[in-house]
Order: sequence, then structure tokens, then C-alpha cells
Amino acid sequence: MAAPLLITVAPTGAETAKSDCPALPTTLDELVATAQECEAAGAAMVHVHVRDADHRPTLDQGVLTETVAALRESTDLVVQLSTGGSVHDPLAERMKVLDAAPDMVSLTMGTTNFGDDVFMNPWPFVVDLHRAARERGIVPEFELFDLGQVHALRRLLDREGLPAGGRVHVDLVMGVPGGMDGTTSALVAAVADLPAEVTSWSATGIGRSTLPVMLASLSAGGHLRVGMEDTLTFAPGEPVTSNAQLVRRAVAAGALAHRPPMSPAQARQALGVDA
Ligand code: KMH
Ligand code: ZN
Repeated sequence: MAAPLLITVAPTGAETAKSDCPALPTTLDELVATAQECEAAGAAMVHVHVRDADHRPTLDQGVLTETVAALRESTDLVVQLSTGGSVHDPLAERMKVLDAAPDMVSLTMGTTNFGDDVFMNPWPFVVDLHRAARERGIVPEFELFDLGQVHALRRLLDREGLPAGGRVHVDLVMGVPGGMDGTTSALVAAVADLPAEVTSWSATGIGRSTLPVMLASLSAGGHLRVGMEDTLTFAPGEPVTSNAQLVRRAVAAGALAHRPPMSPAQARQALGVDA
């Protein structure tokens, strides 16, 4: 049997409106139910964006703290909060996500055109977030949207050292309009250049690049992130019905590569969470 497969589910994101997609989990109850279903299906980590009472993206401290507690109480999943938020969130509010004390946070390695918007991640913010996460013992997942961000990660690790837990986990977010393409060639180029400190990596393809990136990642020995944050179409003309549907497909694809899903406990060890 080959190495276990880490499956991260990103169930909600900050870009899709509930009114356009009623199946999107935007309330706490919906998020908890989704997380439980995805854990049962084979996910080991959940990447979380939260919404307010009107289903709009928020970084409200109370909502974040309550969400972390509820997910810990109802699942064993590694709980990763997004510090990316939405493209409209100020950097200071994104930094305060750390106050909710999740197991992990996402940490994007550079500013990226994001469709018609700009996802701001200036270098001083990246460094501050890296330092602040380490001070609090929160493990980052380094999000790379572009090939230049591979180099930025090397620069960060060279100058600032390893994060909390001593492991370095990367997620390649591919196919964002303005970032690296969701193709096998872009994935191979990114992986070939990852710094030596990287201990694990996953990939996710946005929209129609979901399946090509999933297959490319598996064939290159990577892990997977799936979920309605990244894709709302299961197959041409067939909307995604639930996040668990996407997790089950990832488990099935992993089985073809003889890679059983990693348990949350295995994931904690691999990622340096609770180290
Ligand atoms: N919503 C995007 C602008 C992250 O979660 O860290 C940023 C994002 C990345 O989703
Ligand atoms: Zn996200």
C-alpha cells in the first residue's frame, strides 16, 4: 500500500453566494453536519471560511471561535481557518483570525490577481503572519497560487525558519484566473521547485481544472484538497450536490493509486499539529 492520502475539504469559501447555491454550508449547523459527513467519507482536515447571519463572508471573532469549538466537539478533523478571507477583508482583520486558536491557518505566499479582484498578500503581512502563527503554536498551510510564490516560500523559510510543529505543508491552488494554470505542466513545475523543507503538499484545481489537478497530484505523489470552495460542478452539466460527494470521489481516485485516506490522527502527525 502506498502512502496514505491526506484529503482536505474546503466546504464553503468566500466567493459563492448562498442564494446561487443553496447546498453551500453557510450556517454553523450546516458546516458541522458537512464536516461530520466529510470526515465519515474520508477527509482528515477542514479548511474553513465562516459566514454571518445573512450568509455573507465574515471574520467576526465570535463566529470564528464558536466555529472552531463546534468543529472540535463534533469531529476529529484538523481545523484550519482561512486567513485569506475574502478579497475585501482588511489585512488586520485577517491577522486576527489567529485569535480563534485553530489547529492550522492558511497562509498565502503572495498577492494574486483573483478574477477581476486582487487577493492582497504583501510580503510584510506574510512575514508577520508566519511569525505570529509560530508564536501561538498554530501550524500554517502555505497556499501557493502562482509559481513565483514557490520562490517566495523558499525566501520565507530561509529568512524566518520553520513554522510551529517543524513540518512544512503546502497547498497548490491552481486555476484561479490570475494565478498558475490548473494543468499537469504547471503542477510539475511547482512541485519540482518546492523548497527542501517541504514535508507534504496537496493540490486543488478551481472549477474545470478540478479533475486534471486531482489526477496530476495523485500521479505525482501529492495530497488532495476538494470542496465547494473550489468547484460547484461535479461533471459537465451536473452541479455538485454536497461536499461529501467530492470527498467520496477523492477517496475513490486515491484508491486507484492504492492510497487509503489518512485519518485525522495520522494527519496531525504528518502536519506537526499538536507536536
Ligand atoms: N477567498 C480567497 C480570496 C485562503 O483561504 O487562505 C482567498 C482564499 C485563500 O480562499
Ligand atoms: Zn479558502
